[in-house]
Amino acid sequence: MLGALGVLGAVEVASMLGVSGTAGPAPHCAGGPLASATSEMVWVPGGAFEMGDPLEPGEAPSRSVETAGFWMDRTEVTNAQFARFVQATGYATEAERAQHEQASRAGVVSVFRQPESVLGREDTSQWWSINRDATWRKPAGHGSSIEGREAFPVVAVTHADASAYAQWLGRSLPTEIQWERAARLGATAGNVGIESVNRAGDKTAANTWQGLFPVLDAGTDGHAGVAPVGCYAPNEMGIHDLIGNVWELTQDVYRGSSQLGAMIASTTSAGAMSRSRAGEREVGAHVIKGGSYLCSEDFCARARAGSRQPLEDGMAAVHVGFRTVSVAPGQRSELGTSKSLVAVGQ
Ligand SMILES: [Ca+2]
Repeated sequence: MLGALGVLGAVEVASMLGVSGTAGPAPHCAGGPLASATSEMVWVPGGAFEMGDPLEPGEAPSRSVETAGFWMDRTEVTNAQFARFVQATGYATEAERAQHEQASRAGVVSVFRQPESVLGREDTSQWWSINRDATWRKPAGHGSSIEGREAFPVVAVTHADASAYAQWLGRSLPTEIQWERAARLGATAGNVGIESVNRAGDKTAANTWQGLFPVLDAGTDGHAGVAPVGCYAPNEMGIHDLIGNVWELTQDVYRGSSQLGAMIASTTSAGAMSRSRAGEREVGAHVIKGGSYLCSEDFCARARAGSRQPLEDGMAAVHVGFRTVSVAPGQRSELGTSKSLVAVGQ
């Protein structure tokens, strides 16, 4: 659509859409994010469900899968949580280690910069760029900071970084099946159409993009850009922001559009955490799920439970974070108490 229109700027788009400026804090987040909930995990019961969407290559066809129950973080991992991990372990992220290796491909961070205007939308370099100065401490590169953003999801971390955090807590990243089970079970706004829900004025569904991407982030859902965790209503499981805000890393290697069939054939009710992938070709990327604050109805449309994309190993991005899972309660808690585990919706 935009290609036919040629050059468009934010002012023209705002006029077309009848919106102006950026929105203030979402009313339901006015009291602050769920700081006490960021260390909590909730129980996601096992069972069979329909996985996949018929909307994009690689997401179809919908198939019946099954998983055992598991614990999942109530929110995306925050900057404050990741900082505690770094403080306790001295861990340096791949991007931080790459600061001194300019030729390194690992650890580079993709940074989004909202352009004032674009010439069509074929060339994504108009809004995406590789920033070798960006790290989780300064996600937009030189001059940026996470000061005052302790409750925001940590971003600009790679699959290895996220896995190291999870391992520190005795946990793991979710498998794709686990992640989609949690997203589909107890979804508040259905499995598709989150953008439509937001556009219709429901500010509680998910943090996505309203306005014409990439020139106008109207923020009518309460946030222009990324939001602190827990600002949007939880699903019936009590889990926030599975859809939207930031894409979330999984432990599953991405194998292309034919992956779903192989995944389903190898899955059993007890095997979701340990299924064998012997003989399958690895392409050096992992599956990310759920879309982000950059997902607009007219361009991305990936703010859905069934959406999936690859994130190349060693790569990080400002719109990709993660959360952790565990198959058993009582594992190490960052707060040193098993009370951080809360069963909801069994
Ligand atoms: Ca938004």
